[in-house]
Amino acid sequence: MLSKGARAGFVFVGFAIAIGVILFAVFGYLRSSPPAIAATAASSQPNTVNVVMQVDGAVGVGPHPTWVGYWVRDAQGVYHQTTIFKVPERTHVHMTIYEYDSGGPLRNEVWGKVQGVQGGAVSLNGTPVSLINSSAGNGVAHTFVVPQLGVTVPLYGVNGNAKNFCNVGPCNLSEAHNTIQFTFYSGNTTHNYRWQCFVPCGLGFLTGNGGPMQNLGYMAGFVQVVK
Ligand SMILES: [Cu+2]
Repeated sequence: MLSKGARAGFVFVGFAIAIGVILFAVFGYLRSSPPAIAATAASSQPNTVNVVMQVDGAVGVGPHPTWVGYWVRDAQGVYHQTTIFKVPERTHVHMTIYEYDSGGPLRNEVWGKVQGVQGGAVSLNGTPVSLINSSAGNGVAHTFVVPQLGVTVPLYGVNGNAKNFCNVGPCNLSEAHNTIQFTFYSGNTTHNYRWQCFVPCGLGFLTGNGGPMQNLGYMAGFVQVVK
């Protein structure tokens, strides 16, 4: 038989271990973040990197597979479900966004204006566009906005009734999509620039601004400008 003191000691050690495990899990959760994907150096243009992303009506994986959000492609062509990417400073960042979600009218038409990109226009499926009238056609699905860099890009939606509409990501190029391409400058300093969507697209959340709108990996992310 163990003495009372020894038994109490075992109980105490047991509690201490349990609390340790719980704290480890809680802080591990708080530390967790979607991965940061490094941009790919452009082979044809000097001082330029490529970033390829897709935005899906439902990301299809992770803790919130039904949430709207992004995937970012790495240098090997593998998509990662995240909204964080790394680019070098003093570099032209050539973006390609494959947009697979349906759209609608913007609550504020100002967000339909392209701003802060080279040439003042994006390429939408090969056609230069500097303003999208979101009350026409498929409307705007999301906006890619980096406020501190002055970049605003409305992403034209796809037809939600398209036969090959992609309901769950990751989507592929045989499914209905728009291809939006543009270039912005990363600036002269290292910095973590927040970017986000300004369309309240958090379906099922209060005023559409909860859920995916408030979480990294979905409708908010970072452009990490590094050395
Ligand atoms: Cu959005």
